[in-house]
Amino acid sequence: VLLVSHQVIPYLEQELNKRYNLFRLWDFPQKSQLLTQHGASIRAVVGDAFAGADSDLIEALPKLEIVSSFSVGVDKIDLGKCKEKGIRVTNTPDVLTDEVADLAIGLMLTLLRRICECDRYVRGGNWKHGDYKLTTKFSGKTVGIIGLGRIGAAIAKRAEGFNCPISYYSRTQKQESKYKYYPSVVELASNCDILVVACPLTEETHHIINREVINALGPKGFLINIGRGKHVDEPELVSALLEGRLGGAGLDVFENEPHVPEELFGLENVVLLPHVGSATVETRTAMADLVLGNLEAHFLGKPLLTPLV
Ligand code: 8YV
Repeated sequence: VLLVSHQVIPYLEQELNKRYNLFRLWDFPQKSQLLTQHGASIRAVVGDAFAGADSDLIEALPKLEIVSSFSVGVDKIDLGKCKEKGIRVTNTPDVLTDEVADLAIGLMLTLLRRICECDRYVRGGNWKHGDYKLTTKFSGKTVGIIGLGRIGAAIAKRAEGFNCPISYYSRTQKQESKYKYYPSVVELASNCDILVVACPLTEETHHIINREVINALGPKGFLINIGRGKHVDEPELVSALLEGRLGGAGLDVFENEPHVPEELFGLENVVLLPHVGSATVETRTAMADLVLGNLEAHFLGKPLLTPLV
């Protein structure tokens, strides 16, 4: 018996349904009703970036053996509790790296060259009244990356193709990296044009983008977030953008999805996306296959494909 804690793509839901006795958490207006009635029979949970397995859910599932997440980020899973109880955890690394890195570059180009605004300009019939105003060059801008993991490194590699000098912040310096290391986010922000958030969300990285970092990035600096909304102190970001203390922001994630601060809707120097970093047919299918592969390996007693815990 398997519980899906958040709506996933139809392909994954259908495949899970073929293989397991499936409960969908969203089918139950009262979560407690499902958990009291069926909690004791559930052996696996499939979650994603929006809902995983928090402490309460884990406590309500005494037979839980594995949490297989349809995401690379596992901030919605209580990893400590899983470890303590011997519950295995898997995620979907690697298969989405290209996609998320591509989108990060897309956000940079869209933000600096105002591609969405230009499109709106043409559709709005404005072109015949005059040319669109001049924008900002992307090639050659200094790109500072927070988190030089798989996705951060893939963004760096792409930005190098645009002749962008690369620098980064991470907890520890990567000896093998040729990029410039800054031991603090404020220093990184003071020394780059485009600051990209590409690290996992943890207690340490919660609000890693705060007022001080935003001010260090400054009125000519741009923030790109393809990580998690909670990496950014959103009210601080909104006020910096409204007050012109930050040059612009390209955001795929928000603190309280699907709610996006409406003060941003009227700004030209922001690009707002509905958390679509991995959202292509190719990548979501590969992620789904990895979720299925991990579950199959677990129930056949084989080594997990992408184990975290
Ligand atoms: C997905 C993600 O949007 O992998 C992650 O951490 O945030 C995304 O790939 C999500 O898990 C699908 O619902």
